[in-house]
Amino acid sequence: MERERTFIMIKPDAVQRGLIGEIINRFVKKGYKLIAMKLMQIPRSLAEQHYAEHKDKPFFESLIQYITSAPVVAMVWEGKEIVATARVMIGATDPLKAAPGSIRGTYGVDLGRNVIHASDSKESAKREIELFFKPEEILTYSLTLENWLYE
Ligand code: D4T
Repeated sequence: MERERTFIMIKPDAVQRGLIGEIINRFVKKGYKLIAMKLMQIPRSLAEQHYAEHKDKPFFESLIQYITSAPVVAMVWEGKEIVATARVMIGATDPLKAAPGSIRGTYGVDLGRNVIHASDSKESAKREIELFFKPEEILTYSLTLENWLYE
């Protein structure tokens, strides 16, 4: 059974707009398994680490302000080829360019309020999961319906 993991975060705008349930539902219905989750307000130091690759970009300060401005839902999800598939499910970074039906394509209009984050590679997923969760916060359990999700 495929055990790939990714880090997904429901951003402050989506939490404020009441989209937590709808977003989680999409990943559950797809067939992915939630293995860690916390509602948290990200401290500035963690936000800076998470977005370290953007620290010299002109939008860095506004990005940090936005992501630390209110609570987010940080999660780890598991399933077959989830890293690449979650990126397709969330859609392009700019919600106006995101495919209709994708999460950003459905729920967003502005690059600086783009609803959700998902790791962009297996290496990023590992780094981001370690940044947000202690090993003991990530659960191992089986779902009784796994035989109906995987051949
Ligand atoms: P995240 O990391 O938030 O899931 O977004 P992406 O992986 O899809 O896109 P990214 O790393 O290139 O951008 C991170 C974050 O910065 C915001 N942003 C980006 C912005 O405000 N202005 C910009 O010009 C760009 C490129 C949006 C997402």
